[in-house]
Amino acid sequence: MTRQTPDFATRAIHHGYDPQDAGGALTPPVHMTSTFAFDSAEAGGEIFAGEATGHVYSRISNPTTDLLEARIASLEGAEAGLATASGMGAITAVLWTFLSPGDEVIVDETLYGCTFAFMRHGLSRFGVRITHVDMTDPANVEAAIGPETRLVYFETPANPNMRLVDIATVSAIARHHGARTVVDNTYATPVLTRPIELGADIVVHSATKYLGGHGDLVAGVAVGGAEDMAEVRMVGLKDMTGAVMAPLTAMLLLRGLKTLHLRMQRHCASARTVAGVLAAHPAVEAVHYPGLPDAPGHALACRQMSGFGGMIAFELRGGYAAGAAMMNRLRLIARAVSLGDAETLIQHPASMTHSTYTPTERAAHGISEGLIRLSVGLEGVGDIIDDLTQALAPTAKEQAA
Ligand code: 7XF
Repeated sequence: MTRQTPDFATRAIHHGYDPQDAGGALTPPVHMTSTFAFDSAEAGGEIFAGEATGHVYSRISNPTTDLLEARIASLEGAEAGLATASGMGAITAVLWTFLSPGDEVIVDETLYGCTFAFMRHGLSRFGVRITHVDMTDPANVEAAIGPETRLVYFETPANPNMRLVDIATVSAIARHHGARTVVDNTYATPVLTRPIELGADIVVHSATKYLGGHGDLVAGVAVGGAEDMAEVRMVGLKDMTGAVMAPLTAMLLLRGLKTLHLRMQRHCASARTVAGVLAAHPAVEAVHYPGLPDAPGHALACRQMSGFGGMIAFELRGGYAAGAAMMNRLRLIARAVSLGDAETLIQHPASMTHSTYTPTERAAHGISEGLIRLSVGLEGVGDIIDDLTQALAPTAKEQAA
């Protein structure tokens, strides 16, 4: 007997699939097909007219991506999901669906670089107003929201500076004013935070990161209410972006999701240890990690997250020059963008992921020029710490001299 609502881990492995539906194959088949044959001319017409359900063409739906969509929706506590070719595909499909000229989006100060660029340089060209507010204080959302506000959008924790936003409070304000709340849950994953359960309407992900977990794919997902997701599928995805996920990518993601909860436990435990070591290191000026007791978001993280995640941002006393020198001395940790992989990755947001901001914009949006971002991987934590410590040692000596 299965229980009424199986555990997260059980749903991550089983939800939405019965091997007996596929000849007993324990692993779901990959439906590598672009199109689907209709029983008759009339049957095809009925599906197009919305009078019958069925697959038509893989830019609209596909059985393998269907399963992935159902599974990620279940893990996020949402009614429905949508698979996309990339995180940017998910974000743009959602925003194109719900915005028209004259509308406003209220956005947190700090966003991943290409999300910022899409809003600042993309949407604004089409008459959509983007208003940035500091959402670490939800009162700023209440003060800014108006009759034209359609969407309230944020990341928590934010890429790259780890700011946290109170999902329940901000979602309640948006709902009161008739606006949808969209949360980018890439950093936290549904293992640590489930924004829909806290009142958000739509969650987007770069599934390239923790959901895939192995650095071997680029993908995105959105989840939310069934009506909203149907609209995003038929408008933002099918007609406006075409950013559809390939069935093979859906299969790799289904495999990644099976171990998501285990991987997140390890990412969280290792990052907490690494953050403590960095915070105590003489070469380090500041560490941004919500698990540190004196972090500004610590109390909120304790309420809203079931772990503090695998991402750390930090600054060295010697600024960017010291950071670059330290990065160049690393032997195990890879100098690379992206995050959430088994491998520990390090990068410099100002010159890499957030170079889409001008220096003036970075200063105004809370992204310091010397910030270094670390995605703590699944290697032995002692090896990660040894590599960081050997790379930091000359920096500490220079400062002591
Ligand atoms: O289109 P993608 O799958 O790369 O996802 C875009 C995206 C959306 N939201 C967040 C919070 C993200 O971090 C990303 C991608 N970020 C990578 C990074 O920060 O390293 C991209 C490498 S330039």
